[in-house]
Amino acid sequence: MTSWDLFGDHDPGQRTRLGPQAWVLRGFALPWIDELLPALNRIEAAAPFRHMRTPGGFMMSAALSSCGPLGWTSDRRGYRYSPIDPESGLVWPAMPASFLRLALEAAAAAGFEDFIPDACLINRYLPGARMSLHQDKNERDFHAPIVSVSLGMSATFLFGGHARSDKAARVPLHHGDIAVWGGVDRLRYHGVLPLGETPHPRLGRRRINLTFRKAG
Ligand code: MD3
Ligand code: FE
Repeated sequence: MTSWDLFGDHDPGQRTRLGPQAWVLRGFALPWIDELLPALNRIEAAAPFRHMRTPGGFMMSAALSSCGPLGWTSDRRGYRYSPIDPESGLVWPAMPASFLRLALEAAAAAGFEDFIPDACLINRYLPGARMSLHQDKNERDFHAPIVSVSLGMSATFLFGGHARSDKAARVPLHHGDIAVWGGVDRLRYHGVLPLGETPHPRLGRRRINLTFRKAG
């Protein structure tokens, strides 16, 4: 039995420690939802979700958009952060003030002061979509934390170690939960199991994950 089994995973206000510098803040985003959702719709209209191809040529099942000074793109030159959305030829939509304030408050609540994200990647999972185990190592600054906001359908997050073969813990993430990780936990392998079918009352059959990063 693991600590999140013992303490439950659905109590807003609960903090679950996943590692020395990795936290899940249960329900932290719930008071912000009415501000986040309209802002999310505006971003989606300006920079529609698209499926990226991995360097190995596979299509990713989670679709991606971005907002803020830098967004995530992939092309024949590989993966990279770019100030321009290649689909529109324009800069990415601005990071909404509510997104930025929430990310800063969550980072501070997990012990990371002075977080200044310059990228917000937005993953959209439909039933069956998943993300295989990986490290986030394309950011220039590994000292800064990453803040991840889960919205919509619940998912099972895989929290691994520093080697791909390390056994990964399974952590449920629900609507409004925020994960923050940095420092010694920044380069841990992680992923998301295939999304289920149970629709969310507010967002329907999708899960949205916002990840705030200092990329540049
Ligand atoms: C990593 N997104 O976009 S972030 C990604 O839910 C990505 O869409 C996932 O991985 C998603 O690159 C998961 C959640 C997360 C939480 C805690 C972590 C990732 C973590 C702790 C250590 C390392
Ligand atoms: Fe990741």
